[in-house]
Amino acid sequence: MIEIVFSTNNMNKFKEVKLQLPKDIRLISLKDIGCYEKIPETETTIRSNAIQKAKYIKEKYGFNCFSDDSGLEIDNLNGEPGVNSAVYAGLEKNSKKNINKVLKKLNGKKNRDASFKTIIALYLDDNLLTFEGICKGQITKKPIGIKGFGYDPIFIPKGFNKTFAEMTLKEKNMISHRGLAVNKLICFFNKLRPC
Ligand code: ITT
Repeated sequence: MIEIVFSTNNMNKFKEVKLQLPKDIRLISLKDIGCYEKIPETETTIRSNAIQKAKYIKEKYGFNCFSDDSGLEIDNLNGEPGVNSAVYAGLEKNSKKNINKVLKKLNGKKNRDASFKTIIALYLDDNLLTFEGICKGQITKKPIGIKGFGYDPIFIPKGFNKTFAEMTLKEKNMISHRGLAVNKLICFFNKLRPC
C-alpha cells in the first residue's frame, strides 16, 4: 500500500484523482494531516506553481506528497487565462465569472482552440518528479452541462461533441489533462513496487 498526500484544496480535483488511482494507492488529504492554511501559489508558471505547492507540504509537514497545478490556455488570448485560471476574474475564484470573462473576450472570434494543461509535482523522499498532461479542444459559445468544475462547461475536448461538464468523472478522466498526468504518476508508482 502506498500512502501519499495530495496537496490541494480543490475537492473536485481530489475526487477526480481518487477515482482514477488503484485501490492500493491511498490518497491523504490536507485536512488528514492537519493542514488548514492556504498553500502559497505565487509563481508565474503552471510548472513552478505545482512544485511550490508540493514543496510547501514536504518541507513544512514532512510528508511525501504531490500537487496538481492546472490551467486553460486559449490560443486566441495568447495563452490566457493560463497560470491565472483560478483567479482570472478575481481573487474569489468564481468559476461563473471566470467563464463569462473568457466568453466575453472570445466574443465574435472564430478561432476558439484551447488546451487544458496539468503539471503534477511529486516529492518522494528527496526526489522531485513532474508529470504533464495536455488536452486539446475548443471553447464553446455558451456554457453547456452541469457536471465537473471550473471551465468544464465551455470546453469540448478534441474528437468529442460534448463538453467536459456533460461527461461523467470516469469519461473525463480517460481523456483529460489531469487524467493523462495521473496515468503517468500511476505508471511511475507501478515501477516502484513488485508486480
Ligand atoms: P489547488 O491549488 O488547491 O490545487 P485550485 O483550484 O486553486 O486548487 P489551480 O491553481 O490549479 O487549482 O487552478 C486551476 C483553475 O483552473 C481551477 O480553479 C479551475 O478554475 C481551472 N481548472 C483546472 N482544472 C480544471 C478542469 O479539469 N476542468 C475545468 N477547470 C479546471
